[in-house]
Amino acid sequence: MGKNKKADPRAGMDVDSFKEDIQQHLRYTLAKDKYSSTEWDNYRSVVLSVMDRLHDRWLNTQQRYYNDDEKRVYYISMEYLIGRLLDNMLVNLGMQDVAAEAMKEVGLDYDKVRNAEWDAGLGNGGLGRLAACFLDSMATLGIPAIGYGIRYDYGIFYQQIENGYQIEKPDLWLRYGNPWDIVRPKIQYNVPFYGNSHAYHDDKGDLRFRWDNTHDVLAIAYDTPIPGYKNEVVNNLRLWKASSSSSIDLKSFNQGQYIDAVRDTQLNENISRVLYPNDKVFVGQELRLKQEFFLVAASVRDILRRFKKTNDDWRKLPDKVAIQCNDTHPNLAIPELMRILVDEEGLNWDLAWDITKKTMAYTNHTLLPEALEKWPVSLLRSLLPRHLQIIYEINRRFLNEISDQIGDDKGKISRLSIVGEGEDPVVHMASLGIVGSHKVNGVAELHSNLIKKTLFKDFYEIYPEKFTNKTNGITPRRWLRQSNRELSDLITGEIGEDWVTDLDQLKKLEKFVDDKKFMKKFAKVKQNNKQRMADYIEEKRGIEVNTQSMFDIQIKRIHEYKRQFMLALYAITQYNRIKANPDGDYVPRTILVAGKAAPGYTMAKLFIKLMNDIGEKINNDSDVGDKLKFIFLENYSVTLAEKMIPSANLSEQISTAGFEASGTGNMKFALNGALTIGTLDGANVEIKEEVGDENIFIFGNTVDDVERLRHEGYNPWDYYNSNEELKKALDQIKDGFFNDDKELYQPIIDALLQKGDYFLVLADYEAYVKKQAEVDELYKDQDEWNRKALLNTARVGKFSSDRTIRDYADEIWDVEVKK
Ligand code: IMP
Ligand code: B1N
Repeated sequence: MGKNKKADPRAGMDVDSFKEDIQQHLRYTLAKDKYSSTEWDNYRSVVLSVMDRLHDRWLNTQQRYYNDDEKRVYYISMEYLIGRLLDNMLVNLGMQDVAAEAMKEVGLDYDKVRNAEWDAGLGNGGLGRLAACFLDSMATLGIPAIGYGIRYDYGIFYQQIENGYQIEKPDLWLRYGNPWDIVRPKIQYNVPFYGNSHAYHDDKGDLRFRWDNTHDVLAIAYDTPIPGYKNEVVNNLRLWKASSSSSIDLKSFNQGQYIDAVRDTQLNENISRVLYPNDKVFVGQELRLKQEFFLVAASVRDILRRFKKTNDDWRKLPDKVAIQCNDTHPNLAIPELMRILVDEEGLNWDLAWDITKKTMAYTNHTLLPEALEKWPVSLLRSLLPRHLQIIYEINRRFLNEISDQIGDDKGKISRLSIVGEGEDPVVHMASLGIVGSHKVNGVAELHSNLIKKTLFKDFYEIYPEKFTNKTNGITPRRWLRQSNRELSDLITGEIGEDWVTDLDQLKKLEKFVDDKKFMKKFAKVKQNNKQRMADYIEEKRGIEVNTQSMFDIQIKRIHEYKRQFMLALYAITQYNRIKANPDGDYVPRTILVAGKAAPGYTMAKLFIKLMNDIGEKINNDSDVGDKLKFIFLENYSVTLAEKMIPSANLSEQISTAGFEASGTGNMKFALNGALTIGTLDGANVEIKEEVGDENIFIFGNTVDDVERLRHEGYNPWDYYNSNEELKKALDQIKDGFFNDDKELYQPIIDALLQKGDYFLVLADYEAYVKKQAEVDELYKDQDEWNRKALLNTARVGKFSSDRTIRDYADEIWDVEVKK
């Protein structure tokens, strides 16, 4: 970009132009002056000025994609966990310092401006954040990509802690509007629901189907610019909002009907009202199915409209379009594409099916059976009658095609059938995804292998070539350059800034492990980040923490398989040791936990209460002092993650082996110089490979051990009875040591002792506590600790989402990546 475009302040990348633009917007867009402007107005005028600098690039990029007629990538996801955008936009435009200076010169405080932004929390956790990282990487790699999703009025709930319990508050993120998106009122599609599927004969006498008498809802496009990192590319995130479609014909209504009709328009708008807050539980509600089809129908229409602008041969669709489904949630795109090609465009089935399979790909993110989507046939029959027919036909042809291979093995046929049998049969969305796609991927090596061996074994035997791995990644722009500015500057000072788009460059840091001066600076950066975190804790919780203590952090959704409870048991054990011997030599620790529980997940919510009770006890005990703190921070979010991760010394990744598909928080911590304590699960396995065995704390049962234990008949009582400290901790929970209500935590105790401890907490406890002692030992030697911390930062370049996206581009989408 040319410098100093004084004449065109809206595009100028210099301080003066930016300054001028902020002031212009405050006055002429927002009609505010220094007397009336609020923090929100200031923030908005800064955002408007940033948007001005994005618009040329955005339009130019989109035009170029058309002119070059490049293959497009469409990422369809029910979730985008974006967080705040101001810093991200400024960093990627390469004008963070310019903007900071401009703000200063017009008397604005950057921190205040930044804090006026509300997180866009349109996702539950890892899956949604992955989608957001992918958008950043696709733009940075110059891939002609569009993200499609839903513009929920309410994102993930705001978590408050009251009396130790989680309280869910609606997330009114759009209360003052969203300055980053632009409504496209003319880009709207009718999304049909209900009605009937009619068979008829066309002019040529061929049997055709028509879906009519539908009840339509409008999908309206809202676009958010997604800039690549300093490359002039701006891609698009298009989120759909539901709106009423039919205009009301006044003449035909009496008073009551009129009110009803207007009220019904409200019902339509409910489709995009709220994000389902369930992480990995399929609830099977009609509204959710409507959301999924709403997303898919509008997006596929938009994709095909764009294709048709420059192409007239449907056989070219797979050469011009790659559609990636983020889990099974958008898998109705498969029958929807078939319906359009066959019913509306008149293609024969075989050709349409070939095109559909080559266009579609599906990512699996979990093995948990309760997460797998299975829609009742009865519900599909009423909501999407034509799609149900198409699914039946896909299934019939599929079973036919493989009948030679599998013979009449009834068990196998029923396991492979997309539609189940019986009273109330269901459609298996994962099976539909496998049959209707050319590639199916898992999200870490271990997970992808497990898919082939367990969940999708039968399908793998039939289509081995479809299955592939794409290990997750995180964007280094947000998760280092932006959220850890000090470390980022230190690194850039030594090795230049290429690492921002080529994370393997961090390997160059390895040579500094013996450089005392550098290591001192590296340690100081961590110390400063810890201080900032401590200030936050003091402000929010009124607890003073020792910034020399080890910051030991577990942040993620609260789930039994993630075993926050095991960390709690460790804290209790450590507390008991301190109480028994207050003068012992302890390595001071500050344990920080944060995360949301699904509102309907009683056990997870009880864990939150227990952790808060444990914190109360530990944090207020004068024998303990700063030897141990246990603090639960409320409302975990992208913004809170950005504060916590840079401050961590120790990263807790302690899921039961085989349950965490990948994890991405693990990558963020390692990149920011925290050591991991973890099981051999998900991407931990690959982190270990990268950083080296001596730079990570691995413990506990492996996937094979877990299988063996279960096979042999795992008995948690054996562990309870043979470990004094474990027994004591569990008894304390049971006997009201942390809460006067002795009944309160009985369900937790029951799950562990009476109901078999499905997630093997007791089986891993001892190894975990021993490993924590090793962690303490190492922490005593700060030089050694920091050495390992640096090696973590230096060696996790693999986990850049740029690498992940390159792999998708090469092996699934077949699109070129520039650079
Ligand atoms: P769409 O939703 O991808 O069609 O996005 C429209 C964007 O693409 C706008 O920025 C247009 O300027 C650009 N665009 C649309 N049609 C064309 C074309 O035929 N040639 C070049 N650019 C186009
Ligand atoms: O997806 C992440 C992984 O890193 C995590 O290991 C994995 O747990 C997470 C249904 C999910 N799997 N499944 C979901 C979310 C919402 C929902 O309605 C399932 N999330 C994951 C990224 O690959």
